[in-house]
Amino acid sequence: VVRPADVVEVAAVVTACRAHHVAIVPQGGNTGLVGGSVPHEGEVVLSTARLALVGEVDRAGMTVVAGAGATLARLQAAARASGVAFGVDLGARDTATVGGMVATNAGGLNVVRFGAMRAQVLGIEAVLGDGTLVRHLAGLRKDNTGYDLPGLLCGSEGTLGVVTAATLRLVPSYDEVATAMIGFESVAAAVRAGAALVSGLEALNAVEIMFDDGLALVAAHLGVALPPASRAPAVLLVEAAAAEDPTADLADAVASLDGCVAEPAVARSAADRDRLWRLREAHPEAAAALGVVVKLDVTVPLGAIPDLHRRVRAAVERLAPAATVLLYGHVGDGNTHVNVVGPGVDSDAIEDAVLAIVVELGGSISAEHGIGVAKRRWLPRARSAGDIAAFRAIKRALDPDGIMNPNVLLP
Ligand code: S2G
Ligand code: ZN
Repeated sequence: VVRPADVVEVAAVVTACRAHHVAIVPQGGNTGLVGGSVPHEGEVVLSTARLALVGEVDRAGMTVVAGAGATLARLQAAARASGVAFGVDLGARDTATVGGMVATNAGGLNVVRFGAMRAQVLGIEAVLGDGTLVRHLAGLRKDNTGYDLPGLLCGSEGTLGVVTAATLRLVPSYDEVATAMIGFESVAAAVRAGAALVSGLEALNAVEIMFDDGLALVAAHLGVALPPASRAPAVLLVEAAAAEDPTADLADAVASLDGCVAEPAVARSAADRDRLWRLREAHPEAAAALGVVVKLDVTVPLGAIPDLHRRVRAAVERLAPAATVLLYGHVGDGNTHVNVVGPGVDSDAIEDAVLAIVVELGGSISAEHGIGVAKRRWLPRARSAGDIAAFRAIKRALDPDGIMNPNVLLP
């Protein structure tokens, strides 16, 4: 493991590794979910932990420069201290770092309002696989000067270079928040309601879907009771945020939804809100408490979500009848997380079955977690031969010796 103190040392490490034909795995918080930051065969782990500076918030320009090693929580605190916010939030916020979130184009809970990381990155500094330093951190909203390096390096998963800093867009803090948990008679009703909220509720910050079996597992795992609203086949957790209290707007939007089966649970306090979010954010850890989890992170067209869920549950029933399947996720983006855990689970068989269904439904084999090592063999089913040829041409150009994360992304 090498722990460079600044971008000059990062460049020196890359140059040395290139000279000795040693591969590099860049690593921030190591919270990735597809093995993208895990060394496999003697690679050097390049830790960005010391590149953790968060610069002054530019309140007028609504931007801030953050080092790759800064955690999301520290970035959020710096934004909050200046009365603004950062648009991407996810459960791993205390450990996940800016560099890794840029490299994986992380999504999380607020994509439905602010987009994923690529929509937040205005400028980037990185050391490419050949030791070249690219630095363009101006962060101007309008800057049409050549190839979009931030957009290219965002989502490159450490395979083109090491992201060392980024200029990030900030958003208004929308301090007035209203949160509700709503139960629905079916997946289809919940998905329709999610789509109605996305198109109808301007202050919508997040809309997550969960199910009765998953919530029961989470409640048992946490040792907490479930609100009555969650005792329904399908449940939405909805949050609106605005400068003025959005409770009335949320209540109006919810009142017009079809297929509700119980009185929504509306958070009356920050503690209530945290309790509702804990039920959602604890899904991965509740699954992990049962054993090694096969994780899939997929998108399908909204109308195909009920079909996806039905077919995934049937496939798991067929392949591993004693296993537990947890479905949950960012329904506003059409994104379902599939966690399968328990006896008889063969990860390749489960993955092949689920991703075949996703491809058949015209979906994406990775909504937000990226390809990493775990989904690499599936890339040719997800992208055309021409796309992959272009990926390889870019890889050859920016990492000519193939030392950057060689086990990741490209088959
Ligand atoms: C989520 C991250 C956690 C996981 O909960 O939204 O993207 O392990 C996931 O799947
Ligand atoms: Zn997610």
